[in-house]
Amino acid sequence: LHRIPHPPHRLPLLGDVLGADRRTPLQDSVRFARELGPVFRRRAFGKEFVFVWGAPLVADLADETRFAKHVGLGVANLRPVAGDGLFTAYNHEPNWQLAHDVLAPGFSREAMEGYHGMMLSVAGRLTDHWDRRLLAGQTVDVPGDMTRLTLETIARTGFGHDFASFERDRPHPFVTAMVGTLTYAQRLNSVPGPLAPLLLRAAARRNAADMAYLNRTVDDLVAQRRRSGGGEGDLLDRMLATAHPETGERLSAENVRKQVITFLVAGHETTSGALSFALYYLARHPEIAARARAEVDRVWGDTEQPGYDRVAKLRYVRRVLDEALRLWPTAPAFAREARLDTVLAGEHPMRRGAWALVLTPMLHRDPAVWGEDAERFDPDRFDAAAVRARPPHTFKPFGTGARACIGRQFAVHEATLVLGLLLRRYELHAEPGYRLTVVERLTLMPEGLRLRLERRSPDG
Ligand code: MNH
Repeated sequence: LHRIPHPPHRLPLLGDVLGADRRTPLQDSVRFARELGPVFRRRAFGKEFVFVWGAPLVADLADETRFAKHVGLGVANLRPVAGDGLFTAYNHEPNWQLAHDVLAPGFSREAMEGYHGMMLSVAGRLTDHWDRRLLAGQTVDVPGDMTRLTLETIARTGFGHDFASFERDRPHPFVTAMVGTLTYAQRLNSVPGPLAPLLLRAAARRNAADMAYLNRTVDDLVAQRRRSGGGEGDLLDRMLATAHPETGERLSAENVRKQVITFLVAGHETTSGALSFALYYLARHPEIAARARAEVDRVWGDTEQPGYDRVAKLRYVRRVLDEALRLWPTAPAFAREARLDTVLAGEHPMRRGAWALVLTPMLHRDPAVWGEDAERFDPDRFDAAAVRARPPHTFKPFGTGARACIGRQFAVHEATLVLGLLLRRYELHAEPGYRLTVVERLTLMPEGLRLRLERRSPDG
């Protein structure tokens, strides 16, 4: 450990707090990373965390025979909310494999095809809403509306539930409670563990209320489904009714509650951020937006309801999304632990159970991989030849290995579809003077981003 650099001004007891802001732990880590290099450590209140972002180191951590997901820090802090749900389960918990096997078919190609119509219909709510704003001469609230969109999409496709997000001026209380629990989980990292109950008394009370609200919402939703006797084979049906193909085992009622919360949260917050960043860059780079729009016009023509197969054909739009996720991977870190005593990249000895955080935004900006212009937004980095030329494990917005994102195809399909629809319908203009500020609540979101819209052909 002593060979791994740390920030120069280390305070007794407090640790590396100089130059750190408890609201932006990720962006602070990115700044430390630039000074300290591909592996470094930060200490907070006696606890030491190792951060890794150099491409060869991360590629080694991706070796599933020697490393696995570590449930730590922010993820571990979500255990009271999401328990042994898929995202927060420990590798050894039997409910992980059970739920993974039962739910994976819900993300197959066939399942995705089944969600497509619903995704289109939710996107229609968004464009209706944006058309109204436009007619009224108003700008649109990008993160707010992307959150409305993605929450409705996962709630309806996965759970047959309608939050009526577009009929509300303010975020749905489910969203407020979710943001509350995510922010609280992040804050727990920046106070000394034993003192948390004291320092965060008011916040802890608020958090208990937020958790209670999430539980209540989910319990109602499940009770409704049980009364109605089953839906059309969506995620909730799988959770409630599907037995494991080999063992015949089913998810317990308590585990279903954790899974529903997990999917409602994981299924929308990060996609909302990804769409918001992509729209930010499209508004900032009219020439890139024009190229993407030309592709949509060419591939979709004026087909009003582009079919499932038409979405993956938007190759350039997909690259815009990937490039946004490169610069701002909205789930910006994941942790890996050694499954046995091993040496990381032939250099750093690690005991079984020792772990490190992969700092994805820096992995994605490593000049050795992405070039000296790594900070520049350029979707062509994802054209087929460029991707082939890069080493594996250098683009990891969805994590890695057995515990990588189960919703990846869902998110990519939804986001590409929506970007296509928005590009075809509107010209997007940034508000003059907007400077990108990124808020952190374990996830990342561009704060206060508003766009001015201009309608293209009225019936396009
Ligand atoms: Mn998702 C795991 C990022 C969309 C459901 N997701 C992960 C991980 C990352 C991630 C990173 C791995 C975390 C870790 O190693 O600790 N997820 C994203 C991003 C988007 C996203 C950047 C959108 C963009 N995720 C979605 C969607 C869903 C979803 C959509 C559901 C519909 N994600 C999950 C679940 C897990 C996960 C569930 C946990 C999987 C497991 O551990 O088995």
